[in-house]
Amino acid sequence: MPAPHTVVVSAFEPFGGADHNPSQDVLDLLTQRAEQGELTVQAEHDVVVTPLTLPVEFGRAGKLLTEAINRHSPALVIALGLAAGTEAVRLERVGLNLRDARIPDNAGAQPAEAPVAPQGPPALFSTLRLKAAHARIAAAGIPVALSLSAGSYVCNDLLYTALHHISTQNLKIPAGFVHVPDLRSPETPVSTEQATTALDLLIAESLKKDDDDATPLGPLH
Ligand code: PCA
Repeated sequence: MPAPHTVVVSAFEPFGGADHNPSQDVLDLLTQRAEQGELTVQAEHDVVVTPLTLPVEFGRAGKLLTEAINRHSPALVIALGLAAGTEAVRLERVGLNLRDARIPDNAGAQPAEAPVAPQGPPALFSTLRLKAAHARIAAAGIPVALSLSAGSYVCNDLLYTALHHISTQNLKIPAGFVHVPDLRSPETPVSTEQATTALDLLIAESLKKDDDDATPLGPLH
């Protein structure tokens, strides 16, 4: 029997004075579904989800995720975070080499106009099959969007750091980031179950070896 694929999925701790982070709810439900063999991809492959909860701290979150990548040599890495005030699951396409924090992180750091990696390129692209996943998530009736920026706070820091580590180490591991809305808010048109299904479909698509779909989906403004 072939060894199971390991998929590292991370969530973030609460930040900015909140007492929970809905990315953790999605990670918990995804881990539970994976343990019960309910993920879409598990119909074809043996997949183990390795969950990781990261501190909302510049530098440290990325360090912990890259250590997990080195430890597990996963087939896939997906990081999750909260984007409050949004109304769709956001598949992030780009990590910027920029730290510019409107609020301090959980360790009190508030970098402005600073790079994530001084020698790194200005931006790195997610290597997940985002357009293929977008089509499947939308077809499942779940609000989803392709997003051109994960911001310049700790989520972006984590995305850029993971992509930079994977490219400089020449690892062939698809990796990317998903922002979820405030799923516990009654105004949010996405439930935790739906966001978890979106992640399930993103995993199924991103474990395929094919190139991503070339459907034109870029925003006009
Ligand atoms: N969201 C923040 C950091 C942690 C989180 O869940 C962000 O979007 O940068």
